[in-house]
Parts: sequence; structure tokens; C-alpha cells
Amino acid sequence: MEEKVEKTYDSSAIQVLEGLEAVRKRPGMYIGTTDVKGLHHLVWEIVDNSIDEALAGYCKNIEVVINKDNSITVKDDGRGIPVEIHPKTGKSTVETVYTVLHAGGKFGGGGYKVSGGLHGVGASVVNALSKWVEVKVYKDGKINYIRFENGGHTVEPLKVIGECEPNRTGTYVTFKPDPEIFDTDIYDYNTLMVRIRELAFLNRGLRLTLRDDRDEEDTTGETFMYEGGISEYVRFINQGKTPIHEDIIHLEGEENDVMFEVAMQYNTGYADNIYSFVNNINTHDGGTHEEGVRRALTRVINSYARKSGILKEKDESLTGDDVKEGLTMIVSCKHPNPQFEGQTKGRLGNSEVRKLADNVFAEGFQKFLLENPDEAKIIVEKAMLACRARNAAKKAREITRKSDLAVTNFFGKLSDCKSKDPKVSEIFIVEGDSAGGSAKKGRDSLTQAILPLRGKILNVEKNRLDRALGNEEIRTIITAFGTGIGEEFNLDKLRYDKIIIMTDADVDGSHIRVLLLTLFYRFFRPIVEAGHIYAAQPPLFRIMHGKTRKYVLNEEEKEKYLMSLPENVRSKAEIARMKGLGEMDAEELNETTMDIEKRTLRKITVDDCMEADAMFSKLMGEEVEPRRKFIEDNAIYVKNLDI
Ligand code: 1YM
Repeated sequence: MEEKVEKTYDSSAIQVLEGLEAVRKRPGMYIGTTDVKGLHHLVWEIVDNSIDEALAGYCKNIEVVINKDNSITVKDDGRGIPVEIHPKTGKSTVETVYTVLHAGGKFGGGGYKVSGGLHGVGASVVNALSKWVEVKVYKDGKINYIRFENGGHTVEPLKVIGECEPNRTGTYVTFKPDPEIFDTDIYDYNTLMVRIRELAFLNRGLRLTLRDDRDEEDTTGETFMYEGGISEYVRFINQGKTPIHEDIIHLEGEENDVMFEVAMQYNTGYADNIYSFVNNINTHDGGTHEEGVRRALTRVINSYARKSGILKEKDESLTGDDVKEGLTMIVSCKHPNPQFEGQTKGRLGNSEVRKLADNVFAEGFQKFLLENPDEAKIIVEKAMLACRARNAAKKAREITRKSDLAVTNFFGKLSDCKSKDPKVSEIFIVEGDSAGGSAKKGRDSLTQAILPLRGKILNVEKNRLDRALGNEEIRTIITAFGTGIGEEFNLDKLRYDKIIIMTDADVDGSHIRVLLLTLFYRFFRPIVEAGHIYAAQPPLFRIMHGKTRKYVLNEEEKEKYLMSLPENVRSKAEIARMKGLGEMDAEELNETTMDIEKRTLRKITVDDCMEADAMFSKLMGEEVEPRRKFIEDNAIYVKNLDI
């Protein structure tokens, strides 16, 4: 008998090493990637164990420290990982948790055991992929310590290294990712901070701290704790937006150990910000929890709108799209046995959750509407406006779609290029008729189309798609692009490879650029994302000496060029500051700004557009205070705000 026991023990020990070796051989299977994302994933695997302990009701504080050597320490004040000998492995439970693959869930019992990152495989995976790991467990007045090296080999088995106050408990883990496994070993503070803040929002009352010991100045770290939980998350997202009702609606319910909660608030904008989570994991593709809420939201608003008489019998019912306009919403579900579906496992599949979400939301939201008739009216009317706009936009789209591309009149002032090959075609959107005229003369008409813009295009901040489509310049842009808009948008139909914004380098020029970027960001985001938008860079200076004409983009280049000239030439050089595009003749414009060989273009990124959008909201949105502040701060630069 005894022999048999020993044998079992031996073989399980071999299994252990094989297990962790498998993780090192194919790390991608366990943590997705070994790039910077995988590096950060290790932190979440450890933090998840602390979060589980918090969900079980035993842990109130979690601290994450980036150490000087880019190792990470995670501390919690939970019960501490059990230290007694584990019956199956004959080793301490701590050691078992850190050396047996998938050990985490098997030992506990009860609780959610669920937070888990992408793969939820836990501590042993971190150990397998680390140069070294140290675990300290504070429990029963003792400090227990164990150390692993080189992919999870126990070098110091669990031992007591000191004493602590009898009621102090917790687990401290420090690990150093193995540089042989990861492409990089540098942790990014912001990446850790954003997720830690999110975890604080998603687990109300839990205190999470992040400290960066690489930073001499960071002595206290940043602490995140939100008594309001996801309500505070909604308020955080709606910062800088204008809510249309003061109170954030927060509803929750529980059934068979499944917890469901939702927080929401409408703002005056047209976009929706709906995020859903299951066990603190973002469900990008939604799933049953989100579906339940959306279904109930549409149903309850319609039924309230009808019963209260705001929506008349002849009016059509509001759709899911109508009721989510300007909605910021966080949906969070905690489930002991979540089924994640879809290619990226970003969808919750458990069908019972749909009903729970629907019931909890419908009941609570209906109550809110009945108890707050003023807010209810504002919310319903907003959805009705969205509905009207949707119908108007549909009509307008039909017009742009039906239009015959051959009818040049419909293009307004567009001078199209001869080529119909999108790969070689480009369109210049040019500020002003006079620059437009020069551009038309100076262009390569085979591949370059010119669209002059008269004055300033419509302010899309204050106008929905339907109004925007009523604006001739915008309609011309849409028709010229060929992609359609809204539901019918199709990037494959884009008629130009490059869309080049050509504006003056002054305040008006930058206004037009901001307006265009905002338009693209709101209505043509995929075009921006695919990298088709550019800004032309007209020169700021012309330097003439002898027969040479040299154009330079900025002050710095001017100095550089002048310094490269011999002294006697430099002193005679004539330097002119270019006032605007209109000042250049066709030949000059071609040479400096349009010629594929000579010009400089700047690619516009989504970040540029987001910045433009934010600036635009500040300038043109309904919030008066940010606009006042912006004008005050920038009064010396901004001369003309009458867009
Ligand atoms: C910094 C990392 O791992 N905390 C942690 C882990 C555990 C417990 C408490 C715990 C769980 C249970 C009972 C239980 C774990 N225990 C296990 C296992 N922080 C960190 N805090 N007692 C303590 O689930 O029943 C795995 S993780 F399996 F040993 F119970």
C-alpha cells in the first residue's frame, strides 16, 4: 500500500512539471500573445485571484506595484491562499495552486471563481512564464513564504519566515516575467491604470491602488474606489457631455447566484456608449445580458410613450436604434458559470440571463419613468426625434443613391478626374473658390479631382444626419466619395484612394479642417480608419535667390535652408511669407502642394479626428462653460468664431 501511495505522488509530480513545460512551449495558448499585451495579461491573472476573493466577500483592498526592475507585486487583504498540505499533491495548497495547471477552480468551491482574464488559467501560468515568483501568505499570525524560479520550479518550499498580528490576513505575490518568453519586459503605467480603474468601477466599494516604484516621485500611488460602482462609471463617461436628466438610473437584481446590474444616463449627443461586462470581462459582442436590456428598453419606452399619449396612435413605434441615441450605459453581470461564445469569446451565451436582464431592467425602468414624468418626457421625446431623423435620413439617402453619377450638376462644383480607378484617383477638398480655380488649372486631371468649398460647411455638431444631408456641400462630398452613408455605407465603393484636405494655414483654414474632420469622424469613420484622409501641407515661406525658388513648410525648415546657403547668397535671399493658397498661381500650387513627386502630405489618423471632434464639441456643443473657457484660453489666437 505504502509503495502505491508514493508512486502516485511521484507520477503527479512529473505531471506538474510537464504541465508548466507545456505552457512555456506554447504560451500563446494560455495568454494569447507574448507581446506587450501578454506581458500585462500576467498581472490580470494574479489580480483576478484577488478580485475573486473580493467577490467572495473577504477582500477589501488590492494594491498593485510596478517595482524598479519591472517585476510586479500584487497584494490583497483576503483570507490568504490556504497553506496546509493538499491531499491530492502532498504539497502545500499554495504550491499546488502555483504549479498545477488549472488548479485554481478545483480547490475552492463556492464564490464566483470567475473573473479570470481571457483564458482564466491563473497563477500557475504566470509561474510558468516567470523568471521567478515569490508568494507570501499572512494567516494565523504567521508569514508563510515560497519561491519559484525559471518557469515554476520550487526553489524554496513553503516555510514560515516570521510573525504578524493574529488578525492580519492576505496574499502578496511578486513575479518577474521571463524575458526569454516575452518580446518586451517594460510595464506601461497607463495600461495598468485604465484597467485597474475599470475594475474599481465594476466592483463597487473595492479599493484598488496602483503605484509605480520606477518613478521616484510616485510615493503614494493612485487609489480607485467607487461607492457608486457602475453609476460612477456612467458619470465618468458622460463627463464633458450634457446629460438630459440629472439622476443616473441604476438597477440591479439577482437570481440563482447570477447577479445583474445596469446603470444609464442619456445625454444630448447622438452617439451611444453601451458597454457590457460579465465577471468584469468586457463582452465586446454583447450577448444575452445586453439583449435583455435592449429589448426591455425599447419595449418599456414604447409602452410608456403610448400610455402617456406622447406617442400618438398614428405614430410608428420607436426602434432599438431610436431609443439608444445619446445613451450611456454599463451592463454588468456576475455569473458562476458563464458561457462565452463567438470567435473572440466576446459574447455571453447563457440564455437564462436574457430573461433576468429583461425583468430587472423593465421593472426598474418603468418605475423610474412613472415616478419621474418630466425626465420620462425628455427621454421619450429624444427617441422620437431620433426616429424622425432616421426617416428623413432614409429619404435623403434614397436621393443621393438614385442620383446619376453622370449628371455633373449633381456633383455641384466637383471637377472630377478622368480615371475611374480608385487606386490612382485622389480628391482635393479646397478652401475657397479662388484656390479652387488655381487647383483646377494646376492639377493632373487624369487622377486628381478638385472640390472647392465655399465658405464654411454645415456645423454637424448641432445637426443630425438628416440635416447634414440637406446641406449641399456635404451632399456633394458624399456623392463624390461614392460610399453612401449610414446603414448603406460601403468602403469598397470609395472612388478615391486619397482624400486630401487643402486649407490655408490660418484660423479660418483650421476651422474648415476641424469641420471636415468632424464630418469624416462622425459619418465616414471607416474611411479615416483605413487611412484615406490626408492634409495637404502648403508651404509657409518662399525663398528666392538668383533664379532659384524654394518653398519651405515652416520656420524650422526656413532656417535650415538659409543656413545651407553661402553667406553672400543668404544675405541677398528674398523671403516671402505665403499668405494663403489663393495667393499661389496654378503652377506654384501644383509644384508646392499637389505634385505627387514634390508635395508633402500628412496622413490624418482617428486620433486627429477625435481631437478635432472634442475641440469641436467644446467650441460648438451646447455646453456653454467649456466654450467660454476655450475662448478665454485661446482668445489671442481665435479671431473669428462665427461659423
Ligand atoms: C495576490 C494574489 O491569490 N489571493 C487569494 C487566493 C486564494 C484565496 C484567497 C482563497 C480562496 C479560498 C479559500 C477558496 C486562492 N485560494 C485558492 C485555493 N492573491 C490571491 N486569496 N481561501 C483562500 O476559494 O475557497 C486558489 S486562489 F485553491 F487554494 F483555494
